[in-house]
Amino acid sequence: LSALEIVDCTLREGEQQSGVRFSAEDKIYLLHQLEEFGIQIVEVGHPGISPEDEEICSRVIKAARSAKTLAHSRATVEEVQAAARVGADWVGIWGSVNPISLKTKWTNKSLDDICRLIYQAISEAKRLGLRVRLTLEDASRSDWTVLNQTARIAIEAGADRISLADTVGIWEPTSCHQLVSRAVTEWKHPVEVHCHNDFGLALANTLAAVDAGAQAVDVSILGIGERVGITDLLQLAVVLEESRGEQRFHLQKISSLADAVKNATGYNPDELRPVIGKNAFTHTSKYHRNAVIKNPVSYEPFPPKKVGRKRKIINNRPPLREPRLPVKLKISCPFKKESSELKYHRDGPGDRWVLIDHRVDKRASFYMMRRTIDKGMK
Ligand code: HCA
Ligand code: CU
Repeated sequence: LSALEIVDCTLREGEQQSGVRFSAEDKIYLLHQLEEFGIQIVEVGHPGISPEDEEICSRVIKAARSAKTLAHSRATVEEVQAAARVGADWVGIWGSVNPISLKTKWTNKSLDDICRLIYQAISEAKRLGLRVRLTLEDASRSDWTVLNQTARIAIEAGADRISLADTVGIWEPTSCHQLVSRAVTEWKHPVEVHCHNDFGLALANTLAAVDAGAQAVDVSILGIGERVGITDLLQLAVVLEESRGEQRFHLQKISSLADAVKNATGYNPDELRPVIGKNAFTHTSKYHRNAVIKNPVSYEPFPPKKVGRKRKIINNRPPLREPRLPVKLKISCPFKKESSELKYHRDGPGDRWVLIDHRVDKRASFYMMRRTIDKGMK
């Protein structure tokens, strides 16, 4: 087992996905699934938001068997105290220090004011015996000087780990690698990353961060989270096991983890989704089918049963059909001397065609519409 820690954020970040809210029971179910999968640290929620959230976090934390728990908190003494009341092992304090945030998120506080709040919040957490992660929100859009100043204050106050968040998902693997390397080298302190997937690069950036020396990385089941989410735990687990030779996860549980999140949230990833998508282990073209029947390794990165899936070999290539995209057709019409070119498109999957371009006289266009409906476009 490498020293890398995988922090699961499903129960906190995942709840920031549009339309998602977990009951305490669902959180506990997911927590146990995560523990059985091999996750050692779980973000449970944000207890400082409301008494109801505090109650839920408290129940979830009591139900933890093997995982360490982390409660989210803004940089205030009151929210840190809420994290301590619910019995979390870790508090994840976050604050943004880039110039945009100083104006919009902190209502015009100065950087020094924010550093003071962060220092006080961390000191309180250490006084209460919590382990502390300080997340520099929006680190990917912040200057090094500002990140450096805040991180050093946090480390002095006792933060156990500094997390760099790519809050709006703009990193590329190289830019991520650069910042993480610099942080690891200069701070000589454990670094974590939190990568959003706005450009589809969260997993790639997370791996780059690991290569740059990050000690911990954030994920959620199916990547659920704010906007288009964060790094997908299930995909990361497959990469770590299959490409990097780790043996920490029970990959056969992947399907049931995915199902649990689908059922609890109503979110349904599409068929092209790596690992858990309907097509992930489906072979259709003749050449592929033949090869896979002889030896599945020809077109599979790993056997589907490893992740609790089944292989499907299916010849379902549809017969050639009418175009579905807009087409221009020449149709002769008895009311007009010359045949006219008209734009049609298919109205749904059936055989109905709809006239898009009405730049013909009304009578002609009505005639053609009828003709189309009566006879199809042949
Ligand atoms: C948020 C932002 C956050 C924080 C991450 C963290 C981000 O609170 O919604 O505290 O580790 O992406 O920056 O999720
Ligand atoms: Cu986030």
